Amino acid sequence: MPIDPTLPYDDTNIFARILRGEIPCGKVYEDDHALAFHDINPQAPSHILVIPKGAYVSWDDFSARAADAEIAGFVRAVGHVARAAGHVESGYRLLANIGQDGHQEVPHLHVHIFAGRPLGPMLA
Ligand code: IU
Repeated sequence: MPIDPTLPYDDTNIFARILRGEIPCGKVYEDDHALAFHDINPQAPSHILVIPKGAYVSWDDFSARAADAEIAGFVRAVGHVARAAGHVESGYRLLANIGQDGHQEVPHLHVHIFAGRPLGPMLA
């Protein structure tokens, strides 16, 4: 079920638990601002999630509240992960689902990186 974006941050969500090390993940990259790991239900040959370390529900929350250094660090981490995974030459897709109509299921901001096959046109 998509999240209710009006609710405050819930620190029992699965990605908060991954960040605290309570649940394992297939870690790809970590730095001061971000953690990247393989999606548990991949929708492409390479499907990586990048999440900020701060407690942000969505892109909306993050872009409104995060410090400039956190935003810069997170954006750099997304680019670094895609480059390190070797996706730049063939290309890749970034996606962030936000709230109910965006069908966001986990209430901690995450950017999907899809790659490894032609991804086709964007779905509306
Ligand atoms: P969404 O953007 O909130 O719809 O995507 C959530 C993603 O989190 C989805 O692709 C799940 O497969 C993924 N995921 C995961 O990688 N590990 C988990 O334990 C859970 C969801 I729950």
